[in-house]
Amino acid sequence: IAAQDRKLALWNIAVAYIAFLIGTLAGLLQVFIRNDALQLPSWLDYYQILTAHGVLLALIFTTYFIFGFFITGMSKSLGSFGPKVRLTAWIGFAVTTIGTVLATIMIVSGKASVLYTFYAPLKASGWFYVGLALFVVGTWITSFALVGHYIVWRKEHKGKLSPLFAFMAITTIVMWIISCLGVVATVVFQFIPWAFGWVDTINVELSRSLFWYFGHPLVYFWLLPAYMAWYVVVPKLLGTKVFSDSLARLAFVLFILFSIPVGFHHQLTEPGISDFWKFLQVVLTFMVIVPSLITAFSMFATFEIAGRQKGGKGLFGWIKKLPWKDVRFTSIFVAMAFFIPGGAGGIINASFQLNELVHNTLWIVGHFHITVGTPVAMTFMGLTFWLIPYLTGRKFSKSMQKLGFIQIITWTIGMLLMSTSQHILGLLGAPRRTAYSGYNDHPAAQGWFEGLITNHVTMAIGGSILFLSAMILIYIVVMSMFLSPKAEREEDFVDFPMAESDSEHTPKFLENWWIWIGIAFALIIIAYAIPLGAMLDFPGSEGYKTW
Ligand code: HAS
Repeated sequence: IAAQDRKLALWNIAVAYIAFLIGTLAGLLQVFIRNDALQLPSWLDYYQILTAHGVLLALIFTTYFIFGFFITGMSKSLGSFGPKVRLTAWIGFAVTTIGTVLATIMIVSGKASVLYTFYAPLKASGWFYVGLALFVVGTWITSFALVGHYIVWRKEHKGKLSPLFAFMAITTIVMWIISCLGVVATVVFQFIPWAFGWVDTINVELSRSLFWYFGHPLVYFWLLPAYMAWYVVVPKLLGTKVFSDSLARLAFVLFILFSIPVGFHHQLTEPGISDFWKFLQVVLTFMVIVPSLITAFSMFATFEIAGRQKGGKGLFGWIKKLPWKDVRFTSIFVAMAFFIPGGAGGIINASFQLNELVHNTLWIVGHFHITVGTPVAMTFMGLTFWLIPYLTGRKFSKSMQKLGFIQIITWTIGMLLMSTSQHILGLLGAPRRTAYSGYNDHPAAQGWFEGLITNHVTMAIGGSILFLSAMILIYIVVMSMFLSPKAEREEDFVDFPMAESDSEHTPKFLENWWIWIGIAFALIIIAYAIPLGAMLDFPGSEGYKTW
C-alpha cells in the first residue's frame, strides 16, 4: 500500500500501544491493590486507577488499533487512498487524539474517576466529557474518510460486490456510527450541561440507558475487527480460501441488526425499566448470539478443510496439519478458544434470571477479561506480529517469533488464572468495583480467598505474568516499528495475509446497506421508543412507568 497510508496506519497503531503501556501498568497496580499488597500515595486512588485501566485499554487501545487495521486493510483491498480521504482521516486522527489527551489528563489528575462506564450519578469534570465528545467525533471523521474511500470504489466498480475485508470494515463502521448516537446524546445534552453547572440535575435512568444503548454495540465494535481477522486473515495463514463468502457477510449484517437494541441486558436489575422491555431485549440478545455461532461454525469448517487439504486423515487427523509453529496463527487460535467460555458466560449473563446472581460481581470482570481481554486483545496481538513489520518494511525474525510465543503463552496463563478466580469469586458473591479489597475483613469474604485459585497469591501471580507479557509485546512493537533490520531480500518482506473469498454466488442484497440500516432502526425504535419515552416523561407514557 502507498507509503502515506502506511504512515497514517502506523500513527494509529503507535497511539494504541502508548495507551496499552499505561493501561497495563494501571492493571498491574489494580491487582496489587486488590490483594492488599500495595498502599497508594495520597494523590492516587483506587477508582482513578480503575478508570485509567478501563478507558486506556478498553476504549483507547482498541479504537486506535482498529482504525490502524482498517486503514491498512481498506488501502490494501480497495487501493490506495485519494488525497481527500487521506486528509480527512488525518483530521479524524487529530480530533480523536485531542479528545484522548484531554480525557486522559482529567483521569490522571483525579478529576474523572467515573470508570470507563461513566454513566450518572457519577460526575466528572466537564472537560472529561468534552474530551469524550471529541474522541467520538474524531472516530466519526475517520469513519467518514473510510466510507468515502469505499463509495469511490463502488462507483468505479458498478454492480460488483466489494472485497470481503472492505465490506466487513464498513459494516463495523455503520454499527459504530449508529451506536454512538446514544453516547453522544447523553454526553452533549446531559453530562456537559450538568458537569459545568448549567443545570442542577440529571436524569440518571436516561443517562444509563443511553450509555448502554452504546455500551453493548461497543463490545461488538471490538469484536468485529477480531472476527475480520478470523474470517479473512486466518484462512490465508492456513493456505486456503474463506469458507463461505455469503455466510461471512450474513454474520456481519446480523450484527448491524441485533447488536444495538439489547442494551437493557446490562440494566436487568434496575428498577426504572419494566419487565416487558427488559424481556424483549433479552430475546433480541439471544438473536445476537447467532452470528457468533455462525462464526464458530465457519472457523471449524475452515480448519478442517485446510487440514484435510494438507493431507490430514481420519476424524481428527487434520488438526495436526494446522500451522501450529506460526505464531500469527497460534495466537489467534488461542484467542478463539477463549471465546468459547467467554461467549458461554455472556449467554449466562443475558439470561434474565441468572443475571441476578452474577450482576455487579467479579464474575462480570472475569467475563470481560475472556472476551475483550483475550479473544479480542490476543487477536490484535496476533495481527501486530505481522502488521507493523508489513507497514514499516522491517523483518520479523525467528527470534521475534519465539518471543511472540512467550508473549502469548504468558498472556494465556495470566488470563486463565486471573479470569478463573474472578468468575469463582463472583459466584461466591464478591462485588466488583470496590476499593475495599478485603471487603472490610467480613468473615464471609475471608473465606472466599482460601481457594486454590482464588487466593491472593495466585491472583497476584496471574496479574504479574500478564504485565510481563504486556512488556514483551511492547518490546516486539518497538523493535518492529523502529529497530529491527529492514527487509531487503524478497523472502524477508512480511505481507498482509488476505485470503481469497469467492463472492460469485453471494446474493447482491447483502450489500444493500439501506435494507440493513432500515431494519436496524426499526428494531431500535421497537425496543427503545416507549421505555425511553417514559423516562423522558412523554405525554401518555405514565402507564409504562415503573416508578
Ligand atoms: Fe458481554 C457484560 C452478554 C459477548 C464484553 N460484556 C459485559 C461487559 C463487557 C462485555 C466489557 O447479557 C461488562 C460491562 C460493564 O462494565 O458493566 N456478552 C453477552 C453476550 C455475548 C457477549 C450474550 N461481551 C461479549 C463480547 C465482549 C463482551 C464479545 C467484548 C468483546 N455481557 C453480556 C451481559 C452483560 C455483559 C448480559 C451484563 C452483565 C451484567 O449484569 O452486568 C455474546 O455476544 C456471546 C456470543 C458468543 C458465543 C461464542 C462463539 C464462539 C466462537 C469461538 C469459536 C472457537 C473456535 C476455536 C473455532 C456464542 C466464535 C476452537 C478451539 C477449540 C479449543 C475447540
